[in-house]
Amino acid sequence: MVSSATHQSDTTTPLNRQLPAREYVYSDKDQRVVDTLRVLAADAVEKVGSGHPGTAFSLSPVAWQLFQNVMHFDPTDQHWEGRDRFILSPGHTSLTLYLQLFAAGAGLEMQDLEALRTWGSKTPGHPEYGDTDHVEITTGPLGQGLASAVGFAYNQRRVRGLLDPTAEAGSSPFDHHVFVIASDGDLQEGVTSEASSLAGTQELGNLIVIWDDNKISIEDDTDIAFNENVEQRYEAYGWHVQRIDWLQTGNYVEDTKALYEAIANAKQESDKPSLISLRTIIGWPSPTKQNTGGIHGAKLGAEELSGLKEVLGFNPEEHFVMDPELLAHARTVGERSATYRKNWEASYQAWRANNPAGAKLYDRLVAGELPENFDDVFPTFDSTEGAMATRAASGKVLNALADVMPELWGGSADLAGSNNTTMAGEPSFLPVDRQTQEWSGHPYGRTLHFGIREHASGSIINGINLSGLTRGYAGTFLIFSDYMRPAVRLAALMGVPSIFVWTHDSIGLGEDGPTHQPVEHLAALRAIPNLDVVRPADANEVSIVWKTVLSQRQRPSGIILSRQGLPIFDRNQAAFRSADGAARGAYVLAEATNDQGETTPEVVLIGTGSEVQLAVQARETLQSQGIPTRVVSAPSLEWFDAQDDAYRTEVLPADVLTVSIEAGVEQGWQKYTSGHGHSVSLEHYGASADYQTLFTNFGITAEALVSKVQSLYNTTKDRS
Ligand SMILES: Cc1ncc(C[n+]2csc(CCOP(=O)(O)OP(=O)(O)O)c2C)c(N)n1
Ligand SMILES: [Mg+2]
Repeated sequence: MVSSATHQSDTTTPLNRQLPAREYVYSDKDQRVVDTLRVLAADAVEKVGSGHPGTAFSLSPVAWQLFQNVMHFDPTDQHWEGRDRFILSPGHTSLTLYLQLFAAGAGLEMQDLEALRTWGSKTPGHPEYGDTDHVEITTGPLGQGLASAVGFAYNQRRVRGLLDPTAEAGSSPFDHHVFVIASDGDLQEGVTSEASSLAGTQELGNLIVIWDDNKISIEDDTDIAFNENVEQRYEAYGWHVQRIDWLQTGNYVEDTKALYEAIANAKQESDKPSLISLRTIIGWPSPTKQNTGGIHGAKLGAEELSGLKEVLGFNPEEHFVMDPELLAHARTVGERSATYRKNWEASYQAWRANNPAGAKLYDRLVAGELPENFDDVFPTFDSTEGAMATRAASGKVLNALADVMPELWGGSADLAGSNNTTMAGEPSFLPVDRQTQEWSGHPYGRTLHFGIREHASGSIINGINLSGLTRGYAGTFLIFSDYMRPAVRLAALMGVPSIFVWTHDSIGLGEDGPTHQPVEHLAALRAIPNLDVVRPADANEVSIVWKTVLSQRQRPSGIILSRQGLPIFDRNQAAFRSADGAARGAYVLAEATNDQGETTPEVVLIGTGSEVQLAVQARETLQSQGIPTRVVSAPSLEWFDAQDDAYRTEVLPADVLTVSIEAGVEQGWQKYTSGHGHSVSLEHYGASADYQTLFTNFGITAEALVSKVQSLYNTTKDRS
């Protein structure tokens, strides 16, 4: 597993992570374990009555090689920083992973296999991040796993650059590989084309993908929809491509040695990501259902199950049985892992001793702590600075964070100048030979360029944030959050702290017209559970919301920013409050006043982003008409919902007429206003014109808000 040279100061050997964890082994016992796992897959699906047996049969020897011989993996510690990462992109074949974790003694036992796909089990239908130890990422929506794997590979390189940049390839405790099993569906989904293209551009030598080329999906033979030469496509992306055909001899021969050797070659290839295309037969050796769409996603049925067991030499009468000797054999992987883990620890301790500053940073990042002077770096903005687009303020915040938060990095899908996502002077994350006149590059650089690939940008950012130690963000226009939505949803489902920077947040972007003007997007994003949708109203709120977003690691956030300049509120004015309240999601920006000073509001106006200024103007008018009016700025309804009852009713008293204003659909606002129709909103698409005209013509104005309030106020008064 490692070279025989001895380390000067101790008896361990230097790390060589360019080699597999172990020499190739595939004994008769190994074969018997692999066959037992196939039978257990069939038993598990049969018992629950649903699931995906076929691919778990055919991938059993593939996953066995990875877990037993190839990967540096510690069954006792899913958080070990030195581990290789494994991503099962076709989540439907979750058994492929569960069976290896069971075999290795990595937290799953026979009863967990028996509980497949049932309430509260550690073996849900698709691998769920957080439900099962050693599951690095939730997979199921095809394509996401492979696309996010590219982010995992990005992150490995960035972390190495932060902590151990000069170590020789493979010798650093922060060197590891990202292994992926991908299926036909994964390679059909567009997001993997986007991400794979980027992986080629980035020359990610730490990424190894095994494509299960079984030519079968649910509708059976993939010829009906999948005919390009995938190997050539990946070569064109700049990948190192190897082909293994287990049908080469005319018979089906599971040549695991050829597979192992291909993986070993891929590990040696440090300048390119690797694709190993592996021709398999789905469901092999099921007697009548192998090589059919029928074995992809349904139980075998009693007869076929018996047939499978007979073919493999198992007793058809027995279910969920594994010879204890075989299980003990499989679990010897624990001893091997202890050996290479010890070796890694020695290398890691040597690194710590030589890099006290790096060790301090590492400890902070592992603990998930913020830097010491974090609170001090956020800029404040003076109202005399005039109008400032919130996207511009966001750019200033990012630049202020650059030095203190080296773990923060990100970029844009070709809209960096518009999204203000670049930290000035930070090199691009790029092989040096790909740098351009505009962008200086370094493999350990910080500025990400996704090209026009919003979907992959979301998946990659998820991979970065899951992989550990760093925090990644990705920018585009809010309208194109639609193109990222599958990744955003998964981030929310997993509780991954990805940050999405979405600028050009409404009709306020103006002349580009309705194709570029979000109308339903805020409501649609707010509909995603566990996603924080954050739309600050002025530059000072931008500072506060970035601070709040970076202070938690439990959820993704979308920071939604204006293209157009917005006034910076003068918070020294009487009855105005500090922007600190933005951290609570909604707060009183301007209290109701009368001649005596602050008073109890008779009307509350609540808004977000660029519309808060309209509420502030409307308040002036209403108050001049004798209606004491409070303005609540609500950058994040999710954060507000998380406040206690007392705070929420203090900000939005139940018995006070409450009207919202937002340049988007009303949907969702009824929860905060006095009811349906108590909103100034936009229920149709925008148009191409300057933004002032659009706001005026579509009635998103202070005047519209005033007249809505007047009519509602009078009705309420009449009734009382
Ligand atoms: C984005 C997405 N679309 C559709 C599905 C539903 N689905 C699950 S598996 C599958 C077919 C998978 O075929 P393949 O990837 O070849 O896997 P195999 O049958 O070879 O295991 C489909 C369409 C899904 N999980 N994700
Ligand atoms: Mg397939």
